[in-house]
Amino acid sequence: MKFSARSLFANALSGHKNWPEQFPNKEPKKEYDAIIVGAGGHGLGAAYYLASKYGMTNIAVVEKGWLGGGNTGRNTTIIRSNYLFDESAGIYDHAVDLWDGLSQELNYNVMFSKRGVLMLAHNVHDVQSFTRHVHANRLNGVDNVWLTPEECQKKVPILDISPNRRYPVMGGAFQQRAGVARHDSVAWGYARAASKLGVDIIQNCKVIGIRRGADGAVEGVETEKGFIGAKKIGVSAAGNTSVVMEMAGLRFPLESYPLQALVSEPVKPIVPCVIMSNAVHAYISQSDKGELVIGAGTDQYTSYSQRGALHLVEHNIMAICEIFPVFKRMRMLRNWGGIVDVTPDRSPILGKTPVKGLYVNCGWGTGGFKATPGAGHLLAYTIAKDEPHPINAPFNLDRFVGGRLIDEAAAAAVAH
Ligand code: FAD
Ligand code: PYC
Repeated sequence: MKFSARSLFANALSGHKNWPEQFPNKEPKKEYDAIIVGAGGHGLGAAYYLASKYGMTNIAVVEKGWLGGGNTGRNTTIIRSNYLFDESAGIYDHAVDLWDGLSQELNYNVMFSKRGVLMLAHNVHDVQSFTRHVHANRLNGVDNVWLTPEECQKKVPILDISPNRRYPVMGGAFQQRAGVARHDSVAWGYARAASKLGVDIIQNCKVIGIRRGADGAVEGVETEKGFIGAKKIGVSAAGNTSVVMEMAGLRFPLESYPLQALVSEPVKPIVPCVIMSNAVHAYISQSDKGELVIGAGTDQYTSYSQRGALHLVEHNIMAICEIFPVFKRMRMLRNWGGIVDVTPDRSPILGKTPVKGLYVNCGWGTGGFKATPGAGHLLAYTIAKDEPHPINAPFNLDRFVGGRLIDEAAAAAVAH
C-alpha cells in the first residue's frame, strides 16, 4: 500500500501501525445494498450510520485515494452552528449535538474541544451582520453572544484592540459550544466503527462511471477495479461532485475552488479559542500540539488543484500579523489545500436526485467539517428510507429551480 509523501496522514498513520490489517485493501464484492462514493468523514459517517442505525451492513465505501485524504484530512476543523436561517440552525446544530457524544459512540477520541469560536467585527457592516446572527441564533436556541472589544480582548489577551489598527476590532460574536476536533480521528473513528459492523472500505478505487438500467435507475458503479453493483448509491465526493454526477447524466449547480491553510512551528498555549476575521479572510486557532492553525479564503478562480494561490496566503499572513502583532516573528511549517464545491447560496445539497437510487451530499463549500456527523447521519437516513429527513428536506436540489434559497454567504465566514 502506498501513500503520498504529502499525505497529511503521515503522522497519524505512524501511530496506527496495524492499519493495513484493520482495513485490508480487499477486492470488492459483486453486489452491495448500497455504495457510498468517497471515504471522507461524511461518506464514512453515512456508512457507519447505515449499519449502526438502519441495519444496512452490506455496504461499500469506494474511495479513489486513501480514507480521509480529501478535505476531511485537509481542513482546519472549526465546528460551529452560528448560521443565520432556521433551516441552517437545524442542520448545523444537529451536527454539533452529535459531536458531543461522538468519541464515546465510536470508542475513538475525536478530541472535540468546545473552546469557543469568536468572530471579530471590523466595520459597521460586520457589527450589523453579526448582531443579526446573534439574535437569529438565540431565537433558534443556538448559543451566541455579542462581546465588546474589551470583552474580546479579555478572552484573547494577545488581540490588539487599539482603534488605530488597520483592522480595528469593533466587537465580536462568540459561540461557546463551538470549537475544534481532530480531523483524522474523525475519519479513522468512523472507518473503524463501520468496518467492525461489516462495511467494506475499498481504497485506491476511483469511480469512473455510474451504470443505469433501462428504467433509468442506478445499477452500480464502474470503477478502475471493475464494476460493483448496488441499487442505491450515495455520492459524497466533495470538490468532485459535478464530475461524478455527470457520470449519471446530471448537471449540478456547483463550482470547485481551492481552499488553503497553513500551520506554524509549535509554541506554548497562547490562542485560547478559534478567532475568525471574516472581513480580512483570515482565521486562527492553536492545535493541541501547539501549532498555530491559520486559514485563508478560497482562490478567486475555479480549479481542481489541491493547493492555493501564493498571493492569497501572503495576504492571509499579513492580516494575521495585523491583528496579532505578537506573531510577526513566527515561522510557518507547511501549507496545503483542498478542493471545495460551492453552491450559489453557500448551503449544502443533501438528498435525493432525479435519478432513482442516486443520493447526494455535497456543496458544503468551505464549511462541511463541522457538519460531518450530521451529514453522515442525514445521508444514511435518506438512503435507508428513500426520503429526506425533515432536517435535510430543505437542502434539496429543487431549491435552485424554485428559488427557495438558503443564503448563508455571510455565515460561511472567511472563505468566499
Ligand atoms: P472529503 O473528505 O473531501 O471526502 C470526499 C472523498 O471523495 C475524497 O476522499 C475523494 O478522494 C473522494 N472522491 C472524489 N471523487 C471520487 C471518485 N470519482 N471515486 C471515488 N472517490 C472519490 N469545514 C469546516 O466546517 N470547518 C473548517 O475549519 C474547515 N476548514 C477547511 C480548510 C480547508 C483548507 C479546506 C480545504 C476545507 C475546509 N473545510 C472546513 C471544509 C471541509 O473540509 C469539507 O466541507 C468537509 O471535510 C467535506 O467532507 P467530505 O467527507 O464530504 O469530503
Ligand atoms: O466553516 O468555520 C468554517 C470555516 C473556517 C474556515 C474554513 N471554514
